[in-house]
Amino acid sequence: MTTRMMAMIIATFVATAGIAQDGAEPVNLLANPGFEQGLEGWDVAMLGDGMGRASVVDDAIEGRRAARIYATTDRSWSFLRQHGFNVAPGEGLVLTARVKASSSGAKIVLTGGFIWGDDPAGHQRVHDTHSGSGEWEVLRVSLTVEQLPVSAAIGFDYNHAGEVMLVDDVRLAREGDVLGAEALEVAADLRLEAQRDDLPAWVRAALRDRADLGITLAQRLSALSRYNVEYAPALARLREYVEARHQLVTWREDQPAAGAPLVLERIEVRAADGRAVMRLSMLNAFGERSVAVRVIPGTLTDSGGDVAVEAERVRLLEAIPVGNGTRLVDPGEDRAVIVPPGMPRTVQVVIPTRGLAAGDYAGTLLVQPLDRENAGPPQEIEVKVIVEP
Ligand SMILES: [Ca+2]
Repeated sequence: MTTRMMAMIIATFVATAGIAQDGAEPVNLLANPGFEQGLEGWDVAMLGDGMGRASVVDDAIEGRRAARIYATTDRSWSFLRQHGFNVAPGEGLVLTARVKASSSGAKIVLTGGFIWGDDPAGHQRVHDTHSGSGEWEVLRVSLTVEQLPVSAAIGFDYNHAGEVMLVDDVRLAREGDVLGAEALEVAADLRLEAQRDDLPAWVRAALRDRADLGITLAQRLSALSRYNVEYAPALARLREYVEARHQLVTWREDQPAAGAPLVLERIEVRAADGRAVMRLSMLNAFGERSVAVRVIPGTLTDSGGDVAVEAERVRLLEAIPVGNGTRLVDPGEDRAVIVPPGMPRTVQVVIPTRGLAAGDYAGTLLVQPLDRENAGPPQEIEVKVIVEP
């Protein structure tokens, strides 16, 4: 399928889901969010000694204009804000802004129960600050509204004399909308990945299933929020879905994987010759760089919960591709395996079972990517070892 066809299909889903009117963007509750109409719609609050300054400049990251806020003295409390949104207690909101600054005083603030800069009668307040890198950065905060009014603000509070920030592309949106749009983006990426010839067929099928799940979740959430039905569980699932965007694909090498989920949940293995051997395979299908993955075995316990095999006695061996075959290599004490993008890696986990009474034993295997951005959150795999008489 071409990228263009893909875009059309996704656009159709978005239109059906009613997630947004324009492309895949969530509905923005702010007026004039990119300052293209100057400071119109914004409340310019130069408090404290009143020496702060706000203006509109041509140095934009989107469109033609951006806002510039200048904290003249340590006693100038200077920000732009909006409030009076059509939201209700119980709703989740996400505020993002693109901000450029050379110091870490620049902040975005989202409050519930009061308007930032006035007397704080309410108690809800979240903020995010710029790193001071001098570059454009995206600042982001989220809040579940408990009290009205809600206020969104960007600027400096006291003690930032001489600091300047540029702001553009500010967005306040319902969390369901934001996560729905992100899920559709993830789904589009997955569908493209699913066409790669170098991936095993079952992985491609699993990627398509996962893409469908994202679209279904986004549609369901949109429908639920439209009819004002309780949608917290759908939101929680969408959070997980988006979080797992770059999730490492894991499977058991010696078992057929057709129809399997992308992430292995449990391994059951029979002990033989005094040991239980599992072959765990991993694929970094979505990440852009090689990632280090630490494979951490837990303690093996018997049915009574007593320790049967200490974690330190479990051995790991990495199967390194050599020529047409593989060679088993001990990854050493840090138990880290490097997984390049698009190339499967297999780890052999060996649990000593000699001397154990017949029965079932339980353990865990933690697969912990050291780069979450490129391999997703940690995965805990349940392990069951069967020792026969
Ligand atoms: Ca702009």
